[in-house]
Amino acid sequence: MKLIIAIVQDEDSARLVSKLMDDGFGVTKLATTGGFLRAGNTTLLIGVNEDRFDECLRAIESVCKSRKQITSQPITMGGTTGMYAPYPIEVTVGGATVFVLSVDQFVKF
Ligand code: 2BA
Repeated sequence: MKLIIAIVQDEDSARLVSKLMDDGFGVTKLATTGGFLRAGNTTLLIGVNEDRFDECLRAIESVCKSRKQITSQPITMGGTTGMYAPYPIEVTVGGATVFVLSVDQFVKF
């Protein structure tokens, strides 16, 4: 068995959870926050048997889209003022950041 940890954008999460549930996968949804943008995203925990692992990855890939976002990163102004000025930069977020772990044991009580 594998545990898929998928970090996805909030905009894709409802549709992805619905698709995974419709397809018979077990899913746990966590509300999370990205360290760089400091904005909300969604982390899904999906325990999946090896024979359906590729199918699950394809489902994630098919739903999660990449999007461009503008963020204001503070940059230090010159001199000794120590002041910061917001500097807008564009980043491409997603489709999905996926980690895969091998599960030693899976038990339900
Ligand atoms: P955030 O950390 O909020 O990052 C959002 C997007 O900002 C990233 O999209 C990336 O395009 C950009 N970004 C992140 N760090 C950057 C940096 N130091 N300099 C310039 N741009 C940067 P994604 O790569 O698609 O990541 C989406 C979310 O997935 C991340 O949100 C974070 O919550 C998670 N994530 C990505 N890589 C991760 C990792 N190695 N470990 C844990 N979580 C990760």
